[in-house]
Formats: sequence, structure tokens, C-alpha cells
Amino acid sequence: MPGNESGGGKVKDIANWIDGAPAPGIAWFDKRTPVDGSVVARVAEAGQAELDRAVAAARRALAGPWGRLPLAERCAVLHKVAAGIEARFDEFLAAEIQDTGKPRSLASHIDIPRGAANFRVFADTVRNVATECFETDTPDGRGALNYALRRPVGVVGVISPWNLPLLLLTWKVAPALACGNTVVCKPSEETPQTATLLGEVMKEAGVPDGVYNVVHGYGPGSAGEMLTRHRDVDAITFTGETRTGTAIMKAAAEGVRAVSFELGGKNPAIVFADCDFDAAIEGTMRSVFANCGQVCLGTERVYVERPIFERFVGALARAARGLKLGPPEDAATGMGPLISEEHRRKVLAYYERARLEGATVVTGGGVPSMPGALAGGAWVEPTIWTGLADDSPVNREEIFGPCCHVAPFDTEDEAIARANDTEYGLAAAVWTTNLSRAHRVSARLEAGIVWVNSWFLRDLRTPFGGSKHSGIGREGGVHSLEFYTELKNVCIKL
Ligand code: NAD
Ligand code: 6OD
Repeated sequence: MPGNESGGGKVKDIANWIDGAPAPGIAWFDKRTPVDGSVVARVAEAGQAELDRAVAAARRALAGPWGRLPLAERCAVLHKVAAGIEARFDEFLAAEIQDTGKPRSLASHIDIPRGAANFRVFADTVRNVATECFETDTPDGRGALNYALRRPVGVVGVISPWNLPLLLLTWKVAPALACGNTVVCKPSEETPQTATLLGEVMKEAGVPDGVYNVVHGYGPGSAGEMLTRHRDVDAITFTGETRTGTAIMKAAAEGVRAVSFELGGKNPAIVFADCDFDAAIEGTMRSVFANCGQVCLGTERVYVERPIFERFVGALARAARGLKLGPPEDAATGMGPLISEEHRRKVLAYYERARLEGATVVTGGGVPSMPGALAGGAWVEPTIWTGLADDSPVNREEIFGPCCHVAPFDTEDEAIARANDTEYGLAAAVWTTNLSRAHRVSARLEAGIVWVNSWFLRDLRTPFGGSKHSGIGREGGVHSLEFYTELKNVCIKL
């Protein structure tokens, strides 16, 4: 990406957030917006000293003000955090849009509202969960009571990616805090802004200093890796690539720290001939192209029952060609750029690979011609292929771009077998009007979530996570408590 400087706008300084205040780092790194490649912020990179300070502050707050706050008050403060995000909605929106380049319509309907919703849901969840109690027989006949108490795990390291920055950060921070933990967060280097802004909101809402800390920087050899190796961090929750999860798991093994992982996917959509055709096209458009294809739940593999295959491919391609690429603020924009020039190189390598393997490029396959300053951005064309083998890397590896391969199938068994033939197991979409088939297929798909006649329809009380290489554990609703609390058994002899 050309080295535009600021694109005429003001370059902000984004600090770490440690012990309730902005904190400098050991160096500054540039954040460029993928819309036109211009520098929009200088970000303070945390070193070991900043990390030590953040972890120490989190440890103090755990034993002190946060740990001693009654549950009802803790939950009330988290409701204030949700209200605080809403009060500064436009600032969060502007920061998220600048960091990611995503359309305003998307960020204002999903990313920022979910930031607030995550705090409300988990504040309410922890207040309404009971633990078990057993009446135990004893030889003297007086008996005993065995009951369980939930206690916070301690200082939690939160490492988050760039695709839905505030949504995915708060999806971890909210349950962690609701359960009484304190956190040190390492947001993606690509999307630093909203994490620091959230620090200000925490302070305004009355969250004690040290409960929420942010260290900025990169992964290996930088703040990310330092956080995973820090001996005073009790547990690590991570969303990102499977390869990164493997590295983090190795680091967490030192010190026997628990991990919760939400990792990559290569998710299938299965479209049966009995589907509501228009709904399937609309849903598949979203599951392939929303957020420029940078959603872990996106369906890069689409299997369509043969009788409607040609019609489906034609309709999907027409809709994809109708997507307007443009700046985030433009109401007509249907798709923004990829997150960075580096990520564009990765996605374009798959576009080239598909071409070399002889795919039929139904639409897209390249770089669009963008006007003016936008030419410096990380744009790619929405792309649809047919004709590749199931074992092509294009069909096996997560591309994380606005693209899918569409293949015909003949039987239900075949569709399920091909959908499951992947090392990942995060999500799947099924399009059918046959209720029995919907149940049957959902039960057999190897995925953490199966959407039938929908996609990314979320209820935050449900278990969320991936099987196989797509993750470890489940978060969401009461399931988050399984990671963010330790159960303690108390046995009282009567
Ligand atoms: P990434 O793994 O490259 O980075 C995620 C975070 O980890 C960043 O903050 C990064 O700085 C940090 N990091 C990188 N290497 C590290 C290391 N060795 N030690 C500690 N921290 C390290 O992922 P990304 O490119 O930011 O995000 C895209 C990926 O995330 C995709 O694979 C996508 O499928 C996945 N994802 C999964 C879910 C889910 O719920 N399963 C949700 C969103 C994204
Ligand atoms: O909706 C959620 O809670 C969630 N974790 C979504 C993940 C999206 C992945 O890109």
C-alpha cells in the first residue's frame, strides 16, 4: 500500500490503558486505514515493563476493590459500561470504521451495539446462575451438605483479532469481569482504537482502576507473546487463527494455565433444491461477502443440489456483481476493503491459485479499479469460483476474503460427507424447507453452530465455539462461566 500520510486527516495517538489511565509504550507504530492506506494513528507499543505494570495492576484490583465489590454492584457497574458505550456510540463507530474500513451500516448495526449488549447479557447471566448442592449421607447419620461456589479464575489475558474488534474483545471482557476477574487485553495491532476508548468508558462507569488494562503491540516477540508467557496471568482467552492458537497453547502450558480458543473456520453452506431460493441467495450473499468475507463463520464452501446448481450460481453471481465497493460512510456501500495490504496479498494468492488450478471464475477474481485516494486501499473483487476439486487448497484452507467456491451435489449423504471433510468445525449453514431434513443434517454436521435458513443469527445465551481445529471450549451465556470461574466444593458436616 502506498505510504500516504494521514490522507489529510489528523493522526491520533493511541495509548495503552494501564491501571485506569493512558500509558505510553517503548515505541510507536503506525496504524493505516485500509480504505486508502493513509496513516490514521500512532499506537504506543507496550514492552515488558508495561506488561508487568498492567498485570500487577490487574492483580491488585482482583484482591482489592473489584474482588470485594458485591455481585449486584459489580453487575450494575457493567450495565453502566454498556450505557457508556451507547453514550459514545459515534466515537466508537468512527474509530472502528477508521481501523477496519467496514461499511458504516455494518458497524452501526452489529459491531458497536454488540459491544454494549455483551456487557448487559453477562451482567445479567452471572446474577441468575445457581450452583449445585448435594445432601450426603454420613455413618453417624447426621449427614453433610456439599455445595459448590463459583470463584473468579484471576487475571485473564484476552487476545483478540481485527475482524470484529469491539464485538470480539467485549465478548471476552464482559463475562470475565462479570465473573469477578480482572483482565489484560491485547487487541489486534490492526485495530487498536476501540480497546483504548473502552478504557475511558470503564473509568467513567466506575470500574476500579486496574480491572481493565490494554497493552498494544504485535503477536510473536511482542505484547501478545509476552502476555501469554506472563507467569502472573491465570488464564488466556483467545480469538484468532488456528496457527496462533497453537503457539499460545504451548506458552500457556508453562504454568498450567487454562485456555479458551475461538479459532479459524472453512465453513460449508449446503443448499437443497427445496430451499426458499431467494432467502438462500440473500443468506449466502451475507455469509460469503459480509465484512468483506472476514468473518470466521463465513461460508467459503457452498454445496448446491444439482437441480438448482446453475440457477443458484447465476443468481449469486448477479448479486455479487451488484455489491457496491466504496468508502464506509457512503450509504450505498455494500462492501469495504480487506483489513490490510498484507492480508490482500494473502487473499490474492488464493485468487491466483484458483486460476492456475483451472477454476471457472464466475465473477471477480482480481483487484477492482477504485477512484482517487481509494486506489491506495486494500480492495479486492467479490469472487465466485466453480470447478475446483474438494482437495484444492482453495477449498481446504481458510482464505478470509470475499470469495467462495460453489459445487454441485446429488445426495444428502454426499453433501454431509463433503461438508465434514475439513480439519475445521466452526459453523455451517443449511438451506431447506424440509423440517426433517433440517434436523437430520444439523445433527450430522461437525460444527459448533449450524444455522438453518439463516446465518449469524445470534442469541448470546447459547454455547458458541468450534470443534476440531476451530477451537477449545464454549463461551456464551452460562457456558462462559465454565471458563471464567473456578468451581469450589464446600463440604459441611452437620
Ligand atoms: P491472528 O491469530 O493473526 O491474531 C489474533 C491476535 O493474536 C492478534 O491480537 C495478534 O496480535 C495476536 N497474536 C498473533 N500471534 C501471537 C502469538 N504468537 N502470541 C500471542 N498473541 C499473538 O488472527 P487475526 O488475523 O487477527 O484474525 C483472523 C483469524 O481469526 C481468522 O483465522 C478467523 O477465523 C479467526 N477468528 C475466529 C473467530 C471465532 O469465533 N472462532 C472469530 C473471529 C476471528
Ligand atoms: O457473535 C459472537 O459472539 C462471535 N463470537 C462471533 C464471531 C465472529 C467471527 O468472526
